[in-house]
Amino acid sequence: MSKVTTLNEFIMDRQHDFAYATGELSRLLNDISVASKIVTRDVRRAGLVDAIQGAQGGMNIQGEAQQKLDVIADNQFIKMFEAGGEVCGIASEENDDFVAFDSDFSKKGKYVVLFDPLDGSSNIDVNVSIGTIFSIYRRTSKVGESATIEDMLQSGAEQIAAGYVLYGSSTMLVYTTGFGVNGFTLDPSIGEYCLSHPNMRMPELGRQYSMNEGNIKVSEKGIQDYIAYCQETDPATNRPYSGRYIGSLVADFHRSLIKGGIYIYPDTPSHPEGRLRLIYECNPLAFIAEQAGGLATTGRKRVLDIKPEKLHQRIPFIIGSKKMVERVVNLIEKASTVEQ
Ligand code: AHM
Ligand code: MG
Repeated sequence: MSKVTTLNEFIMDRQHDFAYATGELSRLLNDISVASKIVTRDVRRAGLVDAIQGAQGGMNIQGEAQQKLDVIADNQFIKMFEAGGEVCGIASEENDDFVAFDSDFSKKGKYVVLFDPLDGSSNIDVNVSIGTIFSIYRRTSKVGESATIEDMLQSGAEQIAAGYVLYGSSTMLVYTTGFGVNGFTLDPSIGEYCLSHPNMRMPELGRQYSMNEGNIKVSEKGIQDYIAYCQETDPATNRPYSGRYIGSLVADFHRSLIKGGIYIYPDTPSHPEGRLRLIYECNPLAFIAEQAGGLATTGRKRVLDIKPEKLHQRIPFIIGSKKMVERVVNLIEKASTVEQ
């Protein structure tokens, strides 16, 4: 019988991969895994506990109804980061502003974490998969001082680690530190994440596309042309492709990562800058996609090259298998040239 590798063992074994490794990043990844196990427990009980499920009554900064579990997950991760000592500050999709931890202990932390505690939370009530997405940067401000907004607004290319937790039929944690992507499945019987998907590679071409097609008529021409391409019949290229849209980014992305595919959320009249948030959702998944051989773009620019201007910035987002993303980008370019 082959030996099971737990996430902890794996993180420790890989510690030498990090520049200036002193164990802090390893401890931080471990903190994330512990917090995600607590959130897993809460997510699994959500249908049972009326007090947990349902709208909190508040609105987040983007005017969306906050679900109770969003708030619970947010608090859980923040508590863990504040207590750990590796992190000097955080920014979260659920909070209007970033939080600089004020104890001397935390001010010595070298890292900041940007995260979406519970993505796809409008799906909680209907029992569909949801996820946590996180992104880790080295601070640019001085160790010992308070974290600054500049620490939070680094371009995605500066990430030193990123990952997501998918609360699906099983809980999975997938992460990268820039040396490939590895996936771990939580074994509830022993409470450990076990290496189940080593060295994940995204197939160069898939045959599933993922988009809220309710938006197709209000999308730009290049996107319309690509969806039309996906729907055309051509046995030689295995088309038509299948449409698959869960409406939970982590779950839709996870499927593309494993099977090959593409996820598209363009700008629309109701979301003129795009729907998804650059620093909490797009950057971490873009880092993972590229590490697995895929691509992530706005349609005009590589996501990881964008310098964020504000915390809750949104962008049009296209992510997935290399050849599929390249095709959309070409069609967008072509449509824009014709328009000029
Ligand atoms: P959230 O962070 O408020 O949950 O919003 C992000 C979610 C993504 O998970 C999902 O892909 C998208 O919003 C769905 O949007 P829509 O309902 O417009 O298709
Ligand atoms: Mg989200």
